[in-house]
Amino acid sequence: MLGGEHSLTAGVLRAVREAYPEVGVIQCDAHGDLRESYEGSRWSHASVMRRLVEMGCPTVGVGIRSLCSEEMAFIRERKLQRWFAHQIVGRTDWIAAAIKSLPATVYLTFDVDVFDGAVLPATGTPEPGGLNWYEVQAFMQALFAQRRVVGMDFVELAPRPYDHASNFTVAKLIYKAIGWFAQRQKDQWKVGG
Ligand SMILES: [Mn+2]
Repeated sequence: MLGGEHSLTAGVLRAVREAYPEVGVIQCDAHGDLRESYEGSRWSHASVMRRLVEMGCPTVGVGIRSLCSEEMAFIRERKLQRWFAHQIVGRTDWIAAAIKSLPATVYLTFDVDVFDGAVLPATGTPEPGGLNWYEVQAFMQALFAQRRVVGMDFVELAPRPYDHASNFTVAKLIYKAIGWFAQRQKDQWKVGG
């Protein structure tokens, strides 16, 4: 699914969970999106991961670097696996650890603000200190190789006039994700004979 607002993910997961009840969600995002509600709505982009946790989805988050105290308390209370940007930028050891904590079947929700603003400025709520292109590549490639990704969304691109680079960056990431997905199908077919 292509967004649009991150709130869309909660609706998608309702349907995905009907087909794959054991699905886990990997969230790439600058923000926790774990508020009980935001600006009067429980279905806000700032509450989407909270709704998924309440549905019973196992969730893992990476690249997070903006939270309120309510969200941090929720992370601690529920013992949620969250890999904060300051723990992962410039390192590679988190990739295997984050993937290991996911179930076999995974849905990827990719909020483009996980990228550093220097890589992708065209997003509604930018945060400094994000991941670069190659860090995201390394993580996504490992994710698609090691888990069965059954669905994905890319959200929060907010195109700006004269900024073609941001749009192209997201388009290329989606293109590569489809390629990694196809590679996994092909590898499995080989193994299965
Ligand atoms: Mn988000």
